[in-house]
Amino acid sequence: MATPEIIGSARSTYTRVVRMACEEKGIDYILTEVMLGAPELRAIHPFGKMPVLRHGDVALCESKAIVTYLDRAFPAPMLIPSDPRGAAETEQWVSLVNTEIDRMLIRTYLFAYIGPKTGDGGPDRATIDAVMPAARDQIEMLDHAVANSGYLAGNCFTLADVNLLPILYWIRQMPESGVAFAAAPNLVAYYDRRATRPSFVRTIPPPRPPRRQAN
Ligand SMILES: N[C@@H](CCC(=O)N[C@@H](CS)C(=O)NCC(=O)O)C(=O)O
Repeated sequence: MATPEIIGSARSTYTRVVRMACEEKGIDYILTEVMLGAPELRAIHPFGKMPVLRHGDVALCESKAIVTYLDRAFPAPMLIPSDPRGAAETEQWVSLVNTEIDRMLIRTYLFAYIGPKTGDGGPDRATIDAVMPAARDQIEMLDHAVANSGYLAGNCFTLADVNLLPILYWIRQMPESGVAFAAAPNLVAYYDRRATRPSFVRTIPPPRPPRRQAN
């Protein structure tokens, strides 16, 4: 069988989700590192986002679709449970994280510190201050969500967890979200356990390259 090629970046949370899925399933894969908006992405993703996948004659975009494909195309362990309830709860959490939590905690809050639009002027304080009340609420909600079973969906490790962990990796490092995270005991315990998984450790993003000096 052809080796899956993940086209994206080791620093991208959504690329990391697909890489972690491969690691969990023991799939050999190639990561082709590209910049945001690269032609290799545009060739597959209509909006040029990463990651995209090439596998034989299959070309796919959107991390959830890519992982669903890999989960079914390759043998167990399965990241999406086969029972209707487990599958739906996994889907539910992937959707909540992708539509709400990623938008708030990564695209808005984190990017106010390190996003492509932050220049030499430093963090975007107005955005950070505006977003923090809702960001704190989201962190508290996640704390409740993992309190019972120690997993996001059901009683086992699924794609829902794979999809959340790369976000937690960033938000626990940042000043305001780090304080909110540290005050969420269930979420801290959840992260401390799940972050020891080889799939997580083997996909830790490399340090950020230094910004180029303006002349
Ligand atoms: N819904 C997409 C989102 C992918 C996404 O937003 N990727 C980010 C990098 S982590 C990206 O390509 N951003 C560039 C952009 O939005 O133009 C997925 O699940 O794959």
